[in-house]
Amino acid sequence: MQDRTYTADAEPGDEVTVAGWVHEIRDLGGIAFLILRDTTGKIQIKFEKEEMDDDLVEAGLDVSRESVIKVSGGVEEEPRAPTGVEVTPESLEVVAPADPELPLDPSGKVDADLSTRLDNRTLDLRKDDVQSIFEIRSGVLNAVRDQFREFDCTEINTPKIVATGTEGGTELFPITYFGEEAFMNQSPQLFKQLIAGSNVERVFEIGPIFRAEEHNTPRHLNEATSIDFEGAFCDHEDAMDVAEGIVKSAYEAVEENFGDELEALGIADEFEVPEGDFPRISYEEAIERINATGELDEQLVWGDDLSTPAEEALGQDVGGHYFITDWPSEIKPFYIKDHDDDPELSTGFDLMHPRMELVSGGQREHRHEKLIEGFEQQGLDPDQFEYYTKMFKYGMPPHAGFGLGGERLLMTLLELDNIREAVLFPRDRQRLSP
Ligand code: ATP
Ligand code: AMO
Repeated sequence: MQDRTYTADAEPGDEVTVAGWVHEIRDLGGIAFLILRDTTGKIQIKFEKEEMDDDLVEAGLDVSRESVIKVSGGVEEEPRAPTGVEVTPESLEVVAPADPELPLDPSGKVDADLSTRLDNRTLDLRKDDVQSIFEIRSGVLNAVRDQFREFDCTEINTPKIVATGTEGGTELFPITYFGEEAFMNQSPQLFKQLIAGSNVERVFEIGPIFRAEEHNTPRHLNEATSIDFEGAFCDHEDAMDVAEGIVKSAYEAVEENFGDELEALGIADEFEVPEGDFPRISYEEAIERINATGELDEQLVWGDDLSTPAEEALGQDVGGHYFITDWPSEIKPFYIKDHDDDPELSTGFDLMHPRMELVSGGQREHRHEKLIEGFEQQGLDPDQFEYYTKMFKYGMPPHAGFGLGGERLLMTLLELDNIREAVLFPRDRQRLSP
């Protein structure tokens, strides 16, 4: 297809060959129009029945919607055409016909439910708004990578098949690895720490995490994309600065480069880059504020995790992104360091969007003996983690980091109702293919 011209590049006066999908055919009697769509946009192909070869007219008007065709002809200016130009065809080839019975309508005129859309993702992605989500996803990941590089980070890739879990035993997917029990990794947590403890010092990873979440919710996936940071000689405040910078860089990139896509998604008018510093609210203040909203049936007490309604009540109260800091040590994982002056309080933090949690992070326990104690307190066998703990005996600097849910970032940024909309082929309780 070397000689093919993108529809967006077809200029009046050009002789072009355009190729793409049949979006729509409008037959007005003496004249008919076929709208051809490719990745850059759409173009009108005009059929004047009296003046054109019958076979050509028939080929153009009998072709079913969503068939792939290739059309050669001259481009002319035509103010009434959707893009201001049209092609008068000299030849038309049906490259790949489409079954006239389509499982969903890519023109978007007929709504399809999410499950039908996900079962037919190729057709679904032919819609402008759906394509826009994934163009933005790609742009956000680029922006995030650039911002991490500005923060002097090195991109790493860590194994996804592992011997131990870190984020709670019940959420693990077990697999068999040459006859031995292994798991799909829930988080690059231990590996990123092991690298931050080397001379590399500051690292990031964008990769899949696997969680055997029991329930179907609009904000949990069984395979998600985690955006992870870990930095040596960082404390939790530094990690919060990095998390805030990364989230803002995503919004800025979308504002700068994706105006058309925001338009296609119908959110261009309300889209805003978050302004000012994200407030840092202690856990203690958070539960007081949640209780004061009167939204919960039962008052929260110190030590409670925040339920979804609690997070929503606080999100409404704050009205923008914010951090929750100084969580009770007992509800944070073993690798999170406690405050030196108060062992009941951890350095763990969450970064919240008013709709949901986006990030968890904290300063890490880097002292070998304390780390072993933390395993024991959480009922974990430190011997199983020896591959990790032993490196804390050879000069492990203080370090901190976080994990940001990539799909949650997109979902909140683009106001998507369901996290599955931010993934091409989501994995959930019901969905293992496509
Ligand atoms: P993480 O599990 O990584 O901490 P999260 O967003 O799932 O991130 P949690 O603190 O686990 O945050 O959960 C927040 C609240 O969300 C929980 O108190 C619970 O009410 C709800 N929740 C979490 N996981 C599920 C789930 N799988 N199904 C239904 N509700 C859930
Ligand atoms: P946590 O378990 O909180 O922390 O995960 C970090 C972030 O990842 C996202 N996330 C998910 N997104 C969609 N579906 C899921 N099932 C899912 N699970 C998690 C959320 C969450 O805030 N090791 C720590 C991070 C750290 O301390 O560096 C961790 O994994 O946005």
